[in-house]
Amino acid sequence: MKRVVTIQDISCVGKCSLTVALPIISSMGIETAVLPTAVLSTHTAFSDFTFRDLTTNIQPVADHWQREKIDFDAIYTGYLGSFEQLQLMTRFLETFKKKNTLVFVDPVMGDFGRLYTGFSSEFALAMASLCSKADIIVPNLTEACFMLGLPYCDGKYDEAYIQDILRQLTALGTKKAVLTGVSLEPNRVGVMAYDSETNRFFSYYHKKIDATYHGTGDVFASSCLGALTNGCSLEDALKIATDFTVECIRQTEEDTNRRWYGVNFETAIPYLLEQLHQKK
Ligand code: PXL
Repeated sequence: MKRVVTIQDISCVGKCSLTVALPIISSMGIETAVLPTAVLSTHTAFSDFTFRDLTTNIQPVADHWQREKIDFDAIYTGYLGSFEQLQLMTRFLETFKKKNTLVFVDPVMGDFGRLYTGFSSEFALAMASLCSKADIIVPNLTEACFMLGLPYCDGKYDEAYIQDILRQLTALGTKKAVLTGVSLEPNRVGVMAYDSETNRFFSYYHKKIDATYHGTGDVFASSCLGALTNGCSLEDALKIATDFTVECIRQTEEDTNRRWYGVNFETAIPYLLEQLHQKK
């Protein structure tokens, strides 16, 4: 069985980060180790959330794993809360990245042109440095613009502009870059990816849904990483992850008892596994 480690916070209520990554990647038949970077009572879109920083716990956990000779097929980092945590991730990669380890970085920092509470432009530049060590990064347009020091271009762009951003992202050092939330036509949204090793672009769009939910980036990243670890090509992994994210939103919209803070990914897992088994 493949084993991945995912390194991000636990928002105890909120359906994001580890409470999304752990069940989704596990359901895809992959052992999922976790390294929690912080414990929050809820994600940061709630007010008055509690925040217990776990930075000092990261290196002792990594040291123990090293003594135990534990290795990983993939390392997936998500929401990271401080410059120090970014430095610890670099050290973690130096220790645990082996020849065939996939390093997957989701530079979770913001959306819709704004950074989440607690992040700054300087942090985005430091996150860009972590991205330079990845095999694949999956920022949304907001995160990409902040990491590249570009103004956020709210919907006013064309395909050439997105291609240019993707080239700039891979110029940081990552082999492949995926941009989420790309919309080139009014009613369509999706992902565009660039593989710098083959010099190929790839995109996949779907009908825009008039709703936004927290945690959809984590749903996308987790299912994408799960598909890649199962041996899918990047193209297939992006299709699986995009279709799954859309299905999660669709099921949430249908639920009259839905929560405002996250999507119903739980009931969409059978759909995800069907798609995965078709592609495998
Ligand atoms: O879904 C991304 C995310 C992860 N972790 C925390 C967050 C958010 C988004 O708001 O607040 C703590």
